[in-house]
Amino acid sequence: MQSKNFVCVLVFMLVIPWSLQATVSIKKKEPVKDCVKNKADCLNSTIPLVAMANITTTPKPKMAEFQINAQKTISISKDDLNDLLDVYMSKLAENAATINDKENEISVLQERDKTEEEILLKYQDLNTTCSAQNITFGINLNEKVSQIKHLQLNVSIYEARLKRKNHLLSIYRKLNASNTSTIIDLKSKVKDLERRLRERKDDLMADWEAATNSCLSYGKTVGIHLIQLPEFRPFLVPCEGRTAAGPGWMVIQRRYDGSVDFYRNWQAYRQGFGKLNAEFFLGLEKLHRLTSYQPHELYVSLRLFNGTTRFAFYDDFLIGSESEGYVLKLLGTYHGDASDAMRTHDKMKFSTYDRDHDEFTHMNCAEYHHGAWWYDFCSRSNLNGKYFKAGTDSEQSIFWDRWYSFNSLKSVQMLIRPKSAA
Ligand SMILES: *[C@@H]1O[C@H](CO)[C@@H](O)[C@H](O)[C@H]1NC(C)=O
Ligand SMILES: *[C@@H]1O[C@H](CO)[C@@H](O)[C@H](O)[C@H]1NC(C)=O
Ligand SMILES: *[C@@H]1O[C@H](CO)[C@@H](O)[C@H](O)[C@H]1NC(C)=O
Ligand SMILES: *[C@@H]1O[C@H](CO)[C@@H](O)[C@H](O)[C@H]1NC(C)=O
Ligand SMILES: *[C@@H]1O[C@H](CO)[C@@H](O)[C@H](O)[C@H]1NC(C)=O
Ligand SMILES: *[C@@H]1O[C@H](CO)[C@@H](O)[C@H](O)[C@H]1NC(C)=O
Ligand SMILES: *[C@@H]1O[C@H](CO)[C@@H](O)[C@H](O)[C@H]1NC(C)=O
Ligand SMILES: CC(=O)N[C@H]1CO[C@H](CO)[C@@H](O)[C@@H]1O
Repeated sequence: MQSKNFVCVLVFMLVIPWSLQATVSIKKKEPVKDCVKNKADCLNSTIPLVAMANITTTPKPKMAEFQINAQKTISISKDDLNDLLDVYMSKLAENAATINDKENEISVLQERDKTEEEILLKYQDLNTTCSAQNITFGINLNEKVSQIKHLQLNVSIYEARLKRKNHLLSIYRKLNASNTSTIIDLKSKVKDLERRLRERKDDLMADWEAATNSCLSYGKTVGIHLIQLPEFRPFLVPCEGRTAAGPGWMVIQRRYDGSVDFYRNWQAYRQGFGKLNAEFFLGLEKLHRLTSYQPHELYVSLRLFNGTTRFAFYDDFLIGSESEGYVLKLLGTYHGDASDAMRTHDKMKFSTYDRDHDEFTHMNCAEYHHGAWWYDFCSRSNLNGKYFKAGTDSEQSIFWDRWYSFNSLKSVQMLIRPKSAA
C-alpha cells in the first residue's frame, strides 16, 4: 500500500513541472477542461489526484512536492492542494458556464443574423421590384406630364379660338343688327315703292284709257305719262307743265349734270336713251311719229354758267322718217332771247359718228363736235355735245351761239307741244 502511494506521488512530481505562478492556466488547460465534468476523471488520468487525496486523508499531513523547473521545487500539503484545486475547479466551472452562455448567445446572435440576412434579401428583392415599378411609374408619370402639357396647349389654343369666335360673333351680331335695321328700312321703302307703283299703274291705266298723244291734257302738272300713237308701241314721256313757255309741254331732251353719255351711235339716237326723270334723249323715231302725227312747236330752254336763262322758240317742228335720215323738215319762225342757232340746221339730216349726213365731205361733224345733231358745216348749236361741269370754250361742248363760238352751257332742255295749243 505504502509503495503504491509513493509511486503515484513520484509519478506526479516527475511528470508535471507545475508552475504555480504562470504555467497553470497555460500548460494544464486540457486536463482542467476534462476534469471539470467529473472530479474522478481528473484523479485517475494524467494527474494522479488520487494520490493527493490520499495524502490529505492521512492523519499526518504529507507534503506534495512540485518541481516548477530544474531549480525550483515547491511543497504543498494535500489539503491545501485540494483547496486550491477546488478553487480552480469552481473557477473553471464558472468559466465553462460563462462560455456556455456566450456560446448560446452567439448561436442566438447567429440565428438572428441569419433571419436578418433573410430579411435584408427580401428587402433587396422588394427594393428591386419597387425600383422597377418606380421606373415604370416614372415613365408613366413623364408621359402623363407631357400629355397634360399637350392638353394645356390645346386648351390654350381652344381658348384663343373661342375668343376669336366670340369676337366674330359679336361683330356678326352687330352686322345682323345693322342688317336687320337695313332690312326694315328697305322693307318700308319697298312698301313705299309698291304704293307709288300702284299709283303709277293707276295713272298709266288712266293714261291708257285717255289715249293721250301729247302732254297737253296734263296742263300745268309735271309727271311721266303714257303716249299712244297709231301703229306704234305706247311709250312714256316726261310732261312739263310749269315752264316760262306755259303748260302742256313734253320734254324730248334734257342735260344738266353729265350723268348720261350722249356720244352714241345711230341706233341709240333712233331708240332714245337715258333716264326720263334725269338726262335723256327721247329718240328720233318717236320724234318723227309725234311731229308727223300732228303739227308741233319747239321750245329750247338754256341756262348759262352764270345762272342766266335764255330760250329759243320755233313755231314749227317736224322730223322726217328714218329713211329720210330723220331730217329737220320744218322749223317755222324763231323768237326768243337766245339766238336763232337752229336755223342753219333747217332741212339737214341727223348725223351720228357712225352715220355721217353732214355737208362736209371730208369731215365727220358728229366726231368733231363729239355729239349727234342735224349738222351742216358743221354747227352753231350742239345740244347733244359733251357735258362740261364748268364754263368751257370747246367745239365738243353743249353750245348754242349766234356765231361760231363754243361756250359750254350749264343745262338745256328741248320741249315740244302740239301747235293747236298756241
Ligand atoms: C480510473 O482508474 C480506475 C482504476 O485504475 C479505472 O477502473 C477507471 O476506468 C479509470 N477511469 C477513467 C475515467 O479512466
Ligand atoms: C434599391 O435599388 C436602387 C436601384 O436598383 C439602388 O440604387 C439602391 O441602392 C437600392 N437600395 C438599397 C437599400 O438596396
Ligand atoms: C423613383 O424615381 C424617381 C425619379 O424618377 C427618383 O427621384 C426616386 O429616387 C426613385 N425612388 C426610388 C425608391 O427608386
Ligand atoms: C390637340 O389638338 C389637336 C387638334 O387641334 C389634336 O389633333 C390633338 O390630338 C390634340 N392633342 C391632345 C393631347 O388632345
Ligand atoms: C338677327 O337679328 C334678328 C332680328 O333682330 C334676330 O331675330 C336673329 O335671331 C338674329 N340672328 C342672329 C344670328 O343673331
Ligand atoms: C349683312 O349684310 C351684308 C351685305 O350688306 C352681308 O355681306 C353680310 O353677310 C350680312 N351679315 C349678316 C350677319 O347677315
Ligand atoms: C351771263 O353771261 C351772259 C353772256 O356772257 C351775259 O349776257 C349776262 O349778262 C351774264 N349774266 C350775269 C348775271 O352775269
Ligand atoms: C483513494 C485511495 O486510493 N485510497 C487509498 C488511500 O490509502 C489507503 C491506505 O494507505 C488505501 O486503503 C486507500 O484505498
